[in-house]
Amino acid sequence: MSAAIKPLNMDEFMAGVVKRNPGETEFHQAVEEVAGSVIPYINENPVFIENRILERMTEPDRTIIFRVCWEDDEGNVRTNRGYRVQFNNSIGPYKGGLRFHHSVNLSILKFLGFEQTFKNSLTTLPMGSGKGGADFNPKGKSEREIMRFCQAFMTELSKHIGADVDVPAGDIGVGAREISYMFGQYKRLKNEFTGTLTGKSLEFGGSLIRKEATGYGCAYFMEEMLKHKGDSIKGKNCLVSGSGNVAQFCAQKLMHLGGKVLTLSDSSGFIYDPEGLNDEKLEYIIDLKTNRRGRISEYAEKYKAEFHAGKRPWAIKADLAFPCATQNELELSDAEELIKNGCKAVAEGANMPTTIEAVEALHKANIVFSPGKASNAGGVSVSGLEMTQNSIRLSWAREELEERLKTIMHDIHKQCVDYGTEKNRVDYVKGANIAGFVKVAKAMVAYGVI
Ligand code: NDP
Ligand code: 2IT
Repeated sequence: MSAAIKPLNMDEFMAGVVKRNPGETEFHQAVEEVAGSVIPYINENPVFIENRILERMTEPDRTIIFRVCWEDDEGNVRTNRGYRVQFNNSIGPYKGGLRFHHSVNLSILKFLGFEQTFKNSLTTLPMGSGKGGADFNPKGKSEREIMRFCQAFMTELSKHIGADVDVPAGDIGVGAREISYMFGQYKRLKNEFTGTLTGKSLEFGGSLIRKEATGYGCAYFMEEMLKHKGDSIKGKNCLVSGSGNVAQFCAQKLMHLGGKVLTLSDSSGFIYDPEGLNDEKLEYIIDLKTNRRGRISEYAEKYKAEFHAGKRPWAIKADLAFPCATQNELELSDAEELIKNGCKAVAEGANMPTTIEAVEALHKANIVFSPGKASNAGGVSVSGLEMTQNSIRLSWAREELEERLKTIMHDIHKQCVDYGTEKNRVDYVKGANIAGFVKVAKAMVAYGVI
């Protein structure tokens, strides 16, 4: 390294991030997790220091914040805050989901947008990164209230997105229903029919298996990690948290790969079914959570399973764990329970569900661990395939898409192994962070100072 180029120092770098983004704790956490593995790599490749790539990558290209006004069923005027964080478009149009949840704020959307940069790079597809949403709480809202909110949100968002500019999709609180209302409003305002949103229904440009993709991809990724150690999901007891889109289809694929799914959860607690889920029970969950928007406790009543109010499932004895609900839902004490009970591997279906301290504890205990940016990348990958199908105005068959999804998850696993193997052990955090970084960083260097 030339004497003029000072190596990056983790503490100094993080102090700068905290100073520039005061109070944004989730964003600090996401950056710290990435910086821990990429700073040593950057220091061996000074072109990235010279070009200040990590500083530039932690600053979104732009952040749009807007008022969303709508009328509820009683005729009251309601106001929410809408956001779109366009993080990085070095390797493709901004791409990432929209979250509607009362907790949404800038810190959460910046952490999600930042993570998306590395995840989308790992998918092997040409997608940049973004995230958006609103502090709107869909719980208890009527169908028409949801529709009016989505239309009001899209009225502003439509000015900033486009099929080659920024392509939003779903996330917590945003599924096919919300995407349909937003796509309808976008089409009306722009008078065009383009693939500007993904996760659309099949009738108007949606892709087969997009709904299943995140959960299936997560199960496939676990299968890849176990295969790498000469093992498989077959016969394993599995803990899954959440009961929304990701959790439902992760559970389904785990069962089909021979695993036994013992738990699911929502924001009120978790259910423990010692006999395990089956296809019929899962159908009930999908109807309960997606169509009827009910509570997971209803499952326990119907199937005589245990319901643990206000708790998470990590203290149940099992072989594999899949946090699929939300950020920071697996803390140090939870990791200690998993370790104590002989858990072998953890694959994140949600974004950043495991705290940094919990990841460290799992690593020390030699438990295989994959970060969401690798193991939940199946969702955005099939979104990328939806964009391709929209561009060529064709739709591919289920088998073809499932094969492509499997191949992408295999390729992501390989990148993690290539960049993360140390002494016969794969550090998936390191592998995913460095592999995701390299592609975007090289593109940024090639563009010069912009
Ligand atoms: P859904 O809205 O379909 O489901 C969310 C689930 O998480 C629900 O069971 C919900 O419970 C639970 N949950 C939400 N917030 C909390 C909380 N604060 N505490 C406890 N439980 C909570 O969302 P998705 O399944 O789509 O998303 C789940 C995770 O996966 C998120 O981290 C998301 O960012 C990530 N993800 C999603 C992708 C996708 O394609 N959808 C792609 C990649 C990652 P309740 O019903 O009580 O609200
Ligand atoms: O976190 C994520 O990767 C998503 N919510 C999916 C994003 C997408 O564009 O499909």
